[in-house]
Formats: sequence, C-alpha cells, structure tokens
Amino acid sequence: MKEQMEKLKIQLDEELSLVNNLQELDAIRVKYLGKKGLITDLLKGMKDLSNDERKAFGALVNELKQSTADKIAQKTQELKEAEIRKEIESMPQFDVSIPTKLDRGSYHPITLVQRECERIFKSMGFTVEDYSEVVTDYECFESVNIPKNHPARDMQDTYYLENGQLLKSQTSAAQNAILKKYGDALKNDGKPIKAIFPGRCFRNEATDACHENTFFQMEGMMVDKDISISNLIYFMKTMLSEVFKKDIKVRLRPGFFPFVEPGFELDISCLICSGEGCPSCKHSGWLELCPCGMIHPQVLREGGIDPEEYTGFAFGLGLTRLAMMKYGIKDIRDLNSGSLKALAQFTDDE
Ligand code: FA5
Repeated sequence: MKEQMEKLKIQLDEELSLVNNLQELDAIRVKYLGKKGLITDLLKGMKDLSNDERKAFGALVNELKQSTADKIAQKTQELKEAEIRKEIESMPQFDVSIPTKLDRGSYHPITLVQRECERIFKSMGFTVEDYSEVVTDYECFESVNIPKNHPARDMQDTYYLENGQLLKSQTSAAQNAILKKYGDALKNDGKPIKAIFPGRCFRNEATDACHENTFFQMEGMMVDKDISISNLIYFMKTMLSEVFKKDIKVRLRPGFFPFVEPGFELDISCLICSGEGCPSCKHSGWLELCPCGMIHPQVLREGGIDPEEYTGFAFGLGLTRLAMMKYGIKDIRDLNSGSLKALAQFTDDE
C-alpha cells in the first residue's frame, strides 16, 4: 500500500507539471481529493489491516491528503499569477515619463474680461458682489425708480416667470440691495460704498451682430459725500485704459435712465472697424458700452441713504460688448455659440 501511495505522489507531480489552467487543475483536485477520488480509494484497503496497522496507515493517508492539497494550492497560486502577468502584458504599454499633450480647455472670453475688470476695480477699493439671476419686480424696476407701467420698461422686454418674479434684464437690479448692504457702514463709519456687480442679463431681443437675448453686464456704484461726475469719468477712463492697454476714443452723450440724473451714454470708437462703420457697431463707428450717471435721489432714498447728505454714481458696463472689442469678436452670437473652435483661442494672462 505504501508503494501505491508513492506511485500516487509521483503521478500527481507529473500531472501538476503539465497542467495549464485553473479548470484542468480543478479536475486534478477532484481526481485526487474528491469523495470518490484516488486518495479516498486507498482507505478501502484498510479493512484487511490490524488495528495498529490501520492507525499508522490512516496517519499516512492524512499526510498524503495534506501534501496533495498543499501542492494543488501552490499550483493554483502559480496559475493565477501567470494569468495576471499575461493580462498585464496584453495591455497597451506606455511610458509614464513621456510629457503629455492634454487639451486643457480654456476660459470663456467673457470670463476673462470679467476677471480683468474685477481685478481693476478691486485695486481701486471696490468690492465684488454676487447676486441672483431671478429677481423681483421691485429689485429690477421699482426700487430703481421704474414704477409699474413706466414707459422705460418698454426698453427692456423682460422674461417674467409664472410666480411673478423675472429673469433680471439689467444688473441695476442689485443697486437697492447694495445700498442697503453697505448703507450703515457709510452712515456710521464714513466708509464709502464702492461695489461692482457682474452678472448675466436676459431680454427678449431680436438678435444681431451686437445684440443677444442673454448677455453680461457689470454694474458699478460709488456713494459718498461730494461724489461728482468727475469721479465717474475718472473711474471709467481708468478702467478702459487698463482693459485695452491703450488709449481708446470715447464719447459721452446724454442718455435717459430713470435711476440716474443726469444720465449719459458712454460709447467707444468701434475697434473692429476702427470707427469706419461695420455690422458690429450698426455702421455708426461707435459702440454703446457703458451707460452711466449720477444716482437719482429717489434711488438713494429707496436704499435708505439721504440724498441731501450723500451723492453717488452708477454705471452699467456691457461686459459682453467689452469682450467683443477686446478680442476683436465681430459677432456677439459667437460668444453664446458653444463653438470651441471660436472660443478656445483666447488665453488667460494670469
Ligand atoms: C441698462 O441696462 C442700465 N441698467 C445701465 C445703467 C446702469 C445706466 C447704471 C445708468 C446707470 P442698457 O439697456 O443701455 O442700460 O444696457 C447697458 C449696456 O448693456 C449696453 O450699453 C450694452 O453694452 C449692453 N447691452 C444691452 N442690451 C444688450 C444686448 N441685447 N446684447 C448685448 N449687450 C447688451
């Protein structure tokens, strides 16, 4: 019987050396260790043995069982490792040290111009405000001196929501909140209100090369004692020369907005056609960029500020048009087009 056991060991080693995969290995396990396997078979001969011989033989069979199980476990491990190696080798090989050329995306030109303006105004002591895109009629119109049924509402064909709120048609919608937010610091600590508010505006406009239904403005306000039109002109000029890094021809003409008195239109000479006239400037050579004026006493009063004591200016810069002029974009509609070919060519100087 011992001979038979030795034979089984040799036979197992041979079979294990030939096995190539886990299925074949499992068949060997069943053949040797299964309920009807070769090692179990050995036990059948025990009935002819004496008690002592049976004990000794039983111990030998257990030893054989254990060594067979160990060999199969080791082979299982070897086969699994071989499978993993094979899978790794079949994967595409690459050199992790080679520098990659990734498409990193780029900032939208409006974002670039907005950040540039924020940087300029922050350096002049202005805070940057964030505000909602959905506002109330009071915020957008009534608080800035445009009561219900006022004809000035016709200039901004507004998207109203079913709940009575609206998509803001102008960043002036934040004026009242800004006055209320900083009014106490002005009155109690003499800290001037200096804030800008860039934001998206919506109007039901027929679109053309210089009009979109969704565009960006940047509101600016300064309120203190003795603020005059000279302060307004100084900040406008500083901002434009910083943004364009060169002298820009501007003109100031009277403009009507119910929330400023006096009110102005600040136009810049069209940089697309150098003032010759083109579709981007409606062939006038000038582009309406930044209406502005001295804040109307009623608007100050509505914001809790005494107009007898304080004065201020406000402006509503057309950020989208500024981006067009800065980057020479001829058609405003390219900016909302989502066309990466058109938009990805602008770089962040930061
Ligand atoms: C206003 O919206 C006023 N709230 C601006 C203002 C603020 C005046 C504070 C006085 C004091 P207006 O409707 O003109 O004004 O728009 C301001 C600027 O936004 C325009 O000069 C233009 O640059 C830009 N703009 C207006 N409508 C569009 C449009 N449909 N597409 C692109 N830009 C536009």
